[in-house]
Amino acid sequence: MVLLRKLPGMPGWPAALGLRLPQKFLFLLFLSGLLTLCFGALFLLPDSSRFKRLFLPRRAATSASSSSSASSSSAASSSAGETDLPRSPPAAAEPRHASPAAPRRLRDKLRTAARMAGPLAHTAPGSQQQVRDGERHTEPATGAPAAARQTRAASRFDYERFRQNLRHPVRGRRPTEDPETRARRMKVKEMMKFAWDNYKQYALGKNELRPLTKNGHIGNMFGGLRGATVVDALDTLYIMELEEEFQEAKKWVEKSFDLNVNGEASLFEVNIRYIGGLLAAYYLTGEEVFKSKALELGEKLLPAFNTPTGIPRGVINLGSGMSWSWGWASAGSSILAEFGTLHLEFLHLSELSGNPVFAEKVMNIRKVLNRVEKPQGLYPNFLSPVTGNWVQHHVSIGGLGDSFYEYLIKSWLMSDKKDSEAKKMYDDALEAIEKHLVKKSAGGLTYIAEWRGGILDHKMGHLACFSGGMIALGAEHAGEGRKRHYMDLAAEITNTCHESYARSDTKLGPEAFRFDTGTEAMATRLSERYYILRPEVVESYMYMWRLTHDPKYRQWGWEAVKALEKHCRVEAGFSGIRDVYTTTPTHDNMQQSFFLAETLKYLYLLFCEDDVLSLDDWVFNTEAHPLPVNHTNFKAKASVQ
Ligand code: DMJ
Repeated sequence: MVLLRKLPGMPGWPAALGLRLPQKFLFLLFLSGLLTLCFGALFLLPDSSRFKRLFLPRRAATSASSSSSASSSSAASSSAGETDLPRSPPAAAEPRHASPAAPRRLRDKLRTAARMAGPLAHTAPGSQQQVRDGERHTEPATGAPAAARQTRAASRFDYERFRQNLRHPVRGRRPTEDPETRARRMKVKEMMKFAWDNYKQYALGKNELRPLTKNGHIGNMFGGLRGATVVDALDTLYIMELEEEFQEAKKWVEKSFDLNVNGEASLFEVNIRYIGGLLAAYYLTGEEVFKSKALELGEKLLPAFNTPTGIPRGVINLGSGMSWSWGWASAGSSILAEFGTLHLEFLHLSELSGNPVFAEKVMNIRKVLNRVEKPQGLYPNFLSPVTGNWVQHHVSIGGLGDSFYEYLIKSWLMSDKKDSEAKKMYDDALEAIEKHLVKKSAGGLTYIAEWRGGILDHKMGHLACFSGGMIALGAEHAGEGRKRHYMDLAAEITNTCHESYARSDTKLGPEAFRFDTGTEAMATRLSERYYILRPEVVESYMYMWRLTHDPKYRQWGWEAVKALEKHCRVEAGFSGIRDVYTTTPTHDNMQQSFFLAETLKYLYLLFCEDDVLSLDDWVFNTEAHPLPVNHTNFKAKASVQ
């Protein structure tokens, strides 16, 4: 109206245009229509929330903004002052393909899809702030892909409720303990610090440290992803209360962990190390950056499942999404231990994202496995992703098969003992393994042989030594009269694996040991004499200790610590050795990331009280990353948007 006021010495606008009265009214009508249009257009601009706040009372503005943009992370609870709020990254406010200016129909469709994706353990957007330990955690801009942002927008995992429902404090209650145990634990912590400090100094951002040449190693397993040691080490650093080092690792993930890579990755390795490591770091700390990176990476793995059966192929290009089978796997097959070791992580990806697609993928794998006939009840290691049939009849509880069995029993435990299908599959598989593969040597050592189309290979790999711990874990819940039996079997296998260490000159175990040609629990081939800092034997010590409290397991663990110090510790980190049967072994110049993720973590836990990462609350993925048990009340207390 100011524009229409007559200024001294100037004719009014309509008059200046020489308009008559009816024309003046028409002109005014037109002008007010124009103004209304301009005002309305503000609401269609890409980020209209700022303008809405100018014109609407704050409360209404907040709800308008959250409903129109489906933005999740920073919306206010109505009573909170705006300046207290963590900010949501602008990029995460809306699915990439639908700006607020997109046609209403499209926006409605996306919103409905996102709502349907929400599972149980979630709260409505904006219903809580991430406040913990007096600290406020905001969600960083991650450039997450559309579907991740869409599903995150649909529902929020309630981290505070999850923590409240844990039965034990994550790092335990620190009761009084004997000084020797404490000193041993502190020694392992010192080893971890040494391994991390050297990695940080010489190889930060590379995948692994080469401790002799003092540089980094990238390798070709992770499709261009970097920092495998950082991600693998996060939860161990946290559990050991190496706070400064944990912050260094976290900072690297925030600032330098780039997921926009274009290379060939092992689906299995990316899942167990990166996704497992990030998920565990999130559950332990509540830091959103770990969750969003895990979800973003999880999505990049999905194209590997686009096969006629839904059984994923082993290799995927993280940039293009193209996938194929390993060249060495017979007839384009997929490997049991690879496609069978996704279940735990993928269920958590669905839990955290609200997107059921991850869970659907792994449930379908189970369906295919249940359909196919098992020779003598055994699961061969190679399956065609095209036909869903076995390609070769090689069965092993070591390499190529191992963690498939581990994930069956752990799926059941992680479901708070509800996933009875997984338990049955585990029970049946173990029964067949015991019947066909478990043998006793002339010297009385129990071992698990490998099976090639009905013919036994009397060899056990270091990898197979995880099975002592697994069988003990499952024995706890075996049917009537079976518990004692399985605990004995677990103890015997763990003892055999210990023998493979005790019979070497270094007191470290070889990559594989045999029970034929008169030898027992020793490598007979030059190519099997190496030790690459593997965890499986100390992993079984840790479970056996927790489940029996027989002090010999702590003793055996301490023997391993001393051997690692003596033969694997070099000037700038820890290295594998080429021959365990000489007291002056040469080094392989590699500090494997699983040494920090697993070997040192299990050794540390061996000298902790049982409530540190209690088995009541956590299952360890096959890379020793702890994932929480889904306690009933944890789900029941959650709300769905
Ligand atoms: C780890 O990456 C995992 O434990 C995996 O399941 C097999 N082996 C290595 C360590 O030996």
